[in-house]
Amino acid sequence: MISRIDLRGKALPEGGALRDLLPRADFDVTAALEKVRPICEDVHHRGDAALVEYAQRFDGVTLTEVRVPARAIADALEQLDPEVRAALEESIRRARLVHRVQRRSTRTTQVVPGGTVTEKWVPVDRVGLYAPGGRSVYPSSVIMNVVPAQEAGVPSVALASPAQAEFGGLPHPTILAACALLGIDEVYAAGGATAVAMFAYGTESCAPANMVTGPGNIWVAAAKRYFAGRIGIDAEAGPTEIAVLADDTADPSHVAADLISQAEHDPLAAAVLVTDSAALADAVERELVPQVDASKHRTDRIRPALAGRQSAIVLVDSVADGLTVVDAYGAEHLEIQTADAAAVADRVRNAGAVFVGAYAPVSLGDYCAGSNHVLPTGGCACHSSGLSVQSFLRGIHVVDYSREALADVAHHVVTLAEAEDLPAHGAAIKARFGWKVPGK
Ligand code: HSO
Ligand code: ZN
Repeated sequence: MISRIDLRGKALPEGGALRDLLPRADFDVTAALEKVRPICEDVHHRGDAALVEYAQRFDGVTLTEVRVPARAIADALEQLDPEVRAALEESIRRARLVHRVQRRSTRTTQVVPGGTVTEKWVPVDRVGLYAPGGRSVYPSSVIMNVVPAQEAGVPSVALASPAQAEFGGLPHPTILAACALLGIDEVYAAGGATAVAMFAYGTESCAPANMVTGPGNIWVAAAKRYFAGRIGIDAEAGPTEIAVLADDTADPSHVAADLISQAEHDPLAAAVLVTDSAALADAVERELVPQVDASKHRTDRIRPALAGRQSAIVLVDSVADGLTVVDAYGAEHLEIQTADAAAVADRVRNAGAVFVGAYAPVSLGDYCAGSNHVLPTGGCACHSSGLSVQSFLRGIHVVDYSREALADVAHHVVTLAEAEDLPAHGAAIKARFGWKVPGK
């Protein structure tokens, strides 16, 4: 059901070579880019008419308007199962606690008397969030995108999600209800690349956004790449990944359940167990069989995900070697299920999020830990972080120097301008001091 990679008894290769030994899904965004380009440009030129046409073609829905009426959002909340409502509210409450403290305050540094640099943090003006439909209706992802944007103080937050034929051409009602709980009243029925293009270019009914975030399939990732540079984007999310670093103290039924929990997302999802215990590896493999059988609903995704080349049990000589392996892998989610898990977790350098010990499974983080579940995939955890308040802020340096403070440093500026053969840079200083360099 899951392959093995045995790295025991030999020195682990360094960095990139080690990474090449580890499993990873193919996720070719570049190939998808060619397909989304004409769709994005069509939305650019024909606006809402193109969105209506693509909703018909891709979602089988005849839209009368792209913007979801306020009444539909209110109705969705009224009809929401009270238990789901309570769970979403708790998820929102915890996420707000964690994200609120990520706010950044303005800092002024006095560089010299009369010379200051202030770094002020300004939220982007308008953000478009994407929530997938179809087989991945995740109101939890609406929370994970909206909460950091709101806590960052973004004044305008809009959401798009595909029109669903079975819900009268509206986005999925749980997505709409989550919007209502979060205070989002600007929602569009648009899906995939067309939604990203709508936010990037704007249409008759939707004002353009400065930034687009949110999960999605390869078409959404490709559209984000197409617009990168024109608008801000979060990471191009690839298939979800879980890595578990475990020793013989881990409970194999927990480990198996956690691997399956993320395999459930996608046939391309990655589940990787790294362990120094062959006994645990065997026990987890044995556990997988009945647990996969029991999760009937999603076996069409779980089986290929576990059997795919992106998933494996990796055997290592020690937990220390296991740490080297998980650092080389840079998992989106990394669970540490070892003795002294907190100390081991402390040594992790590359992971989107780390889950410590027996009682912090990834699914807790997916919904209700307070942490964000929009995390870097595909090894991007080696250089990027998950979505946070910071993702929606820009730090602007405000430079304020008096005449005296400028005079004091003028000769250095002019010297550097000359060294770079940019005399006009020096002249901009000299012009302020009678075309002389003070102190030179
Ligand atoms: N594990 C997914 C997020 C998610 N899980 C949404 C359940 N719903 C990627 O972090
Ligand atoms: Zn999940």
